[in-house]
Amino acid sequence: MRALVLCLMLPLFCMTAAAETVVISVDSTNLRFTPSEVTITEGDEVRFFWSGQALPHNAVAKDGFFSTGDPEREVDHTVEFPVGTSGTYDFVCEPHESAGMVGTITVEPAPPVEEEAPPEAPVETPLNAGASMILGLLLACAALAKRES
Ligand SMILES: [Cu+2]
Repeated sequence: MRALVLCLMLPLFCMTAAAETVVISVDSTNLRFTPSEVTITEGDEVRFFWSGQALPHNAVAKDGFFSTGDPEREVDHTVEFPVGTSGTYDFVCEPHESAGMVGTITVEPAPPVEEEAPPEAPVETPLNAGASMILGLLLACAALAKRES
């Protein structure tokens, strides 16, 4: 019974690949993102989050895709990566880039959404029906012939 329920639920899980949120913060050295390298999938989000920092930080994509704004000691900024944004995003903390406060977000393409085609009813044309009937008769004849020989 449990197996049956799992089988019925499996397609639901496949269809709703939940978007994930990855948090990037600042580590205890005050000069590094943590984690500094993340890999996500299209549809996911990256949340830049820190508070009570000794130094003000920001996170700015080198290609301009996102920016948390001016360097702040408190930042809570979520960046969405919708379908079509796959690629590599290098970002820096502007005041501390030269100190090595940099990071990379790799966005992998979302898996293709499988659309379920409506089940096709087997089309039995008169020709097919006739052909299979003839084939059946031939097989029956062959079987009879074999038995008699
Ligand atoms: Cu910084």
